[in-house]
Amino acid sequence: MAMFDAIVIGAGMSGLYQLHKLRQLGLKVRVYEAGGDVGGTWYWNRYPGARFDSESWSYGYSFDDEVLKEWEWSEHFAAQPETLAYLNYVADKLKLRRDIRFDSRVTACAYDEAANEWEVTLEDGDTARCRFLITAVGPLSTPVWPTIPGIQDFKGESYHTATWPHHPVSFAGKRVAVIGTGATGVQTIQEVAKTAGTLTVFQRRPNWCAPLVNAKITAEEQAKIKASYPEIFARCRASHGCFIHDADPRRALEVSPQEREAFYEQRYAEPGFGIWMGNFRDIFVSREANDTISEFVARKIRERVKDPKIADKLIPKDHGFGTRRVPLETNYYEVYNQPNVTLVDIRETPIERITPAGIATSDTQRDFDMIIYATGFDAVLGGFNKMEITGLGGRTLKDKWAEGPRTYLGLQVEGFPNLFTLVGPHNAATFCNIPRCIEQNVEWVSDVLAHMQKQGLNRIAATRAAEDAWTEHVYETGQKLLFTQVDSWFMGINTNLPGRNKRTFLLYAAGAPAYRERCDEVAARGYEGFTFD
Ligand code: NA7
Repeated sequence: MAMFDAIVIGAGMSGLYQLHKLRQLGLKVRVYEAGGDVGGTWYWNRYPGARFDSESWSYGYSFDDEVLKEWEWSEHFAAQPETLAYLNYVADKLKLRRDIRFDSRVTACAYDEAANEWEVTLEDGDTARCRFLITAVGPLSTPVWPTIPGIQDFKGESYHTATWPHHPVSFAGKRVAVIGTGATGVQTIQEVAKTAGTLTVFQRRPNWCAPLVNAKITAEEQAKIKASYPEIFARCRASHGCFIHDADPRRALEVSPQEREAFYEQRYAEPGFGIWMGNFRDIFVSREANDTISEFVARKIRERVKDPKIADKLIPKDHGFGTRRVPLETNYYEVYNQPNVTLVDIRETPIERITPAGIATSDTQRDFDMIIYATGFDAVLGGFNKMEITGLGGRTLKDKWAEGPRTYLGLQVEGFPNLFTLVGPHNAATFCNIPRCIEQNVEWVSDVLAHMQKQGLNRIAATRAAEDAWTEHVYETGQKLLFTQVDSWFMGINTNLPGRNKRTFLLYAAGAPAYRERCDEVAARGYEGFTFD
């Protein structure tokens, strides 16, 4: 059986960098990747309109000056093909592919206590062993199809956005249905509406969307970006979610209504997440403050959608602005002014079944040529749930996390020695301009391994006490936030998965700077909370 120092599961953004760092430590590494090539999220999510909501130039890796010098983003918010090309370019430049086995889905990982080794089993039955196991499976990598009866009966084309085919798909002249209006649905809808014969959107709950304000990067801007990478990354490091936008120090309720209105107008007109991440601090904790921005955005929706009844359906009533993921959009609301676009509110007229010809709701049957499912993921936990991960004493991770995840720093789990969970639950990376947090995760794990190498240590395990304290801290930091009072994937809710209707908490809410500080403190204290052998 093949033996490695480390096995990394996944060749997306985190797996690629982890491989690079482990090679620098001189370790023998193997990466297993379920997809046919590198890219993770950007390999799978090829749906029409898929693109960044982070500024492109804040998203790339920051660790390699040559990469920063050579690579040129064409747009402030690049589309999926460009991001995938970028990750291919990095993989080639760093010669990463030779240690990656593609089309290799890991189905099981079992810790062998006597040997202090992990045994990894692939879908094809092949096995390999390693000392350190690092999951780089991504927070949004397990697509979920809705549990609507009759899905298999549909005779037309059916696609899930997250497993979009590699061949071109035409919408021209077709009757297209989209189910789901999250960040993915919004991007899909605004793109499909450009060419579809008819487009029917099946919306369960609307989200608060805000303008992306994308543009091509001019030559002048390109030069400026390249000259200011250190400042860009420093700004990201200092902000709560590692975006270039950070909360305004003022409170919505302490400024005058005029000042507030002017500020909201300005943020609404600006590119990116400024209106979410760069808003007044109190909109995330005070309902009254949140009402001011929610009312502002509702007004914008009413201004942009001609039919007041449709506008009303597009305005969320069950949660305030920014308490779920804010989809960024380009003419999304104007799509509903097109004569060929219909919005079906499925809380009023629920979908009863998918039929061979289309979709039957409680009031009517509509026929389609294509149904697109933009119904999301088994967020954060999905990548782990898909594998049988067995730790000390034969205990599985699924069993351990049955009531919600428990981790230490979102990077290790008690009872699962030598297992590191990049971008795992309760890790700041789950709510982050993700490459920034990925780099922190990967570098922290690489430092631990370097420390162990130096000290001749072979086994690292999180203590129960450290895990309990971290888990408690994670829940505490979430407590005051309005978004923990709302059903969303942040809270582990997924109506399409059994037993997932109870809120837990999957993120880390105190922000990336606080998280980084905690991780650094733990390291500085000789990896407090871990035991070594
Ligand atoms: P999301 O944000 O989980 O959105 C999924 C959407 O699909 C959402 O509108 C759901 O409505 C809807 N949905 C899910 N199941 C059903 C069923 N059974 N019937 C009708 N509608 C359904 O996933 P996305 O892919 O958009 O985005 C995930 C993240 O990826 C995003 O935050 C970005 O960071 C990238 P609901 O709101 O649950 O009523």
